[in-house]
Amino acid sequence: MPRKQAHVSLQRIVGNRKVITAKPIQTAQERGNKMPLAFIIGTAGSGKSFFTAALSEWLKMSKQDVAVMNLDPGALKLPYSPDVDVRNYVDVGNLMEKYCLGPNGALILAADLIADEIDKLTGDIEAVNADLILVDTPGQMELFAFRASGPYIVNELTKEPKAIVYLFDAVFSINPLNYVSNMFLSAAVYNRFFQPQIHLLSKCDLLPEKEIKTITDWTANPTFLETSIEQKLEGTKRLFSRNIMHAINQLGIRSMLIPVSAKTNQGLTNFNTTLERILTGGEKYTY
Ligand SMILES: Nc1nc2c(ncn2[C@@H]2O[C@H](COP(=O)(O)OP(=O)(O)OP(=O)(O)O)[C@@H](O)[C@H]2O)c(=O)[nH]1
Ligand SMILES: [Mg+2]
Repeated sequence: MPRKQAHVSLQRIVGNRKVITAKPIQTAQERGNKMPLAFIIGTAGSGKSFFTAALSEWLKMSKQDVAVMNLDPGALKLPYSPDVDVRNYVDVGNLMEKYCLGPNGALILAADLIADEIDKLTGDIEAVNADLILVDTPGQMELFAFRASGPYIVNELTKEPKAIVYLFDAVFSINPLNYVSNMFLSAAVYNRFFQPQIHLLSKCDLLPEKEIKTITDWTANPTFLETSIEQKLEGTKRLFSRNIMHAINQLGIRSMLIPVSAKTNQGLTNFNTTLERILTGGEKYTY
């Protein structure tokens, strides 16, 4: 069955008669817009797959024509059914058997082999013909972000507008040392892809409101973060964290953290407004 319904029944009043006409749905592409991609990136277990699932369901409820792509060749079970799936081309289990590799060796090989399948994956995305593609990336972020294949895949996977969505795990981030380490990682991801990047505080339902505010205050005002570093860290950890924080702030790549939850859908409206601004200039994906 085609993913996109070709026609919608419209009721119109002509004179004093109600007539039903069939009119094509106007997709973003038909209006001359693009088919943008949002790559969901974060450390292992930061909530990438559940966030992808929650966001796609939420967008579908607002009648947005969104498709989901799984780019994790090692995923065993996903909380969504992918419209495009890298596992159709690269299978970690097969690689382990064929090359006598352990799971990590096979994942590294798989990460590089995905680059060879770029034309097929692009073809699959074009066949899906959605107005937005959410791309769930591999569990181990370093395999995607820090090998040559990752930026190649992001650049070559269609020529449409793209954004990176970087997840900070809320529970992990409440410690200023972890938070600064995550800032550092997100800056390293930006340095790899050079695409517009949005920062999210994932699983925010797991922290009390007060702690969420503490973390978002750190992004809004570096002085708050510096105070927490001074209060909670000591010695070399304090020195390193403060210097990393200053270095990242100097680069000017700091961006507001948007708290989100895949369990309660908190923050999705706020996040989507930012994503739309980047990908479509503030328009909806599907009208
Ligand atoms: N409470 C809560 N739990 C979440 C949320 N998002 C994800 N989780 C849980 O966090 C765990 C990891 O979530 P995933 O979405 O699989 O994380 P991931 O980054 O895709 O993980 P890998 O691909 O294995 O690196 C799962 O047990 C989820 O149930 C959330 O918003 N709230
Ligand atoms: Mg995942």
